[in-house]
Amino acid sequence: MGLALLLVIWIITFVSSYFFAAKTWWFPAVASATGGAIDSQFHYTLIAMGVVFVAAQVGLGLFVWKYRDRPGATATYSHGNTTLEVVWTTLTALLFFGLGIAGARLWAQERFEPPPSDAVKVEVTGLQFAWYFRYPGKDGKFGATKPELIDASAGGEAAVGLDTTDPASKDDVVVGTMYLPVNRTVDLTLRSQDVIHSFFVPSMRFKQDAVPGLMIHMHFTPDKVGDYEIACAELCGLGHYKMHGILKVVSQNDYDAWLSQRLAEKQ
Ligand SMILES: [Cu+2]
Repeated sequence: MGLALLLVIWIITFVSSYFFAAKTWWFPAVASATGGAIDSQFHYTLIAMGVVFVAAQVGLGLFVWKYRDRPGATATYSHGNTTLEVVWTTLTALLFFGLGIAGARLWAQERFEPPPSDAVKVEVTGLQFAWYFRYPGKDGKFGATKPELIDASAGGEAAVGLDTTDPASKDDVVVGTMYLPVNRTVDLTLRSQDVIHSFFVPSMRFKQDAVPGLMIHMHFTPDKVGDYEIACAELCGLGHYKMHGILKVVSQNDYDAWLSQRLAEKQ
């Protein structure tokens, strides 16, 4: 029985470690400026935690085998080993804080450091169960929105509750597909109308919750032209699974043409 348990523990350990080591299920290719650094942080974390995981499970299997039930065996009680406890608590703390400190700069960069002044402003609104993207238009200013004007079933401007009487909202563009020019930082404002959603763009290595009542500012820089998937990464209701969008990263010229066309359609 002890031997069978040892084998089961070791097989589960090595099979599950294999999928991480071989990166069988990994993120899609990186398409943002900070994505590479986030991947290497993942990489170091996985190696450190992988070593700890395998060592702990190998030890568990060995002890299950060593202390298996044998005829005539009696149990002995121990109060533990203080030195060992201090050592593993210290090592765990060092690992925990070390990984936190190593990733802190990267984490803060997208949140606390202001985006460059030429960043593209986009407001992202999550609601059950869609994403809407608002561009401020030529004036660079978002018009007012009012909760009483929100009509989610009408979609578009009405879905975000745009106050069309505000002069600043005249040139606001609200769309269901996100467009961004390549190699320009996007200055995001994240909002939610109902419950907590999470704006997740795996190719950009970008994920941030959208919380009702908060305007969350973050930024990232896409650096490859292409179509990328946007998902909601927070279970937000029955339609959570279909809360999906597309991010189209295009050249600056294509972006300008797209935006002027949207503005022309508004006239
Ligand atoms: Cu959602």
